[in-house]
Amino acid sequence: MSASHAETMLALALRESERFRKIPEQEAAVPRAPGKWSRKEVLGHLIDSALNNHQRFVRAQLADALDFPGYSQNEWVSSQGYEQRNWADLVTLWEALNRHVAHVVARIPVDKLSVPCRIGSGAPVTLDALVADYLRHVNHHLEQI
Ligand code: NI
Repeated sequence: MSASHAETMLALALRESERFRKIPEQEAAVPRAPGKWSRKEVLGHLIDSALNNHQRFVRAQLADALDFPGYSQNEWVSSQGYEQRNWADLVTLWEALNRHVAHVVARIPVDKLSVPCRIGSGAPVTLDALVADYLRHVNHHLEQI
């Protein structure tokens, strides 16, 4: 299960980063609608997701159960000033993070996939379900870029 998730993640990182690189800098900085995130901010949000999920995926393997805080998505994006970063740098960072997360996911021992993980005040789910959620979340935001 995690091996196929890892393959999907890697293929997606390679394919989408190539597509992102064709988007001009100015276009990436424009809010998608009044008060909405720009492409830079959406990708920043996906970078935050990769960083948080990387922590979850590693920590869950080292514990019998994981209890880990969630993160306030809007505040994470606004406090980091993603709109002031270079688009090409954000794309490179996102691609590199996902190549590594895919590598990490591929190595999760089968017996660790069932470790219960509680994120914030949510109900516990298995590590395997967290990995599936991560992929679903990336796919959900791709259409906004
Ligand atoms: Ni999101």
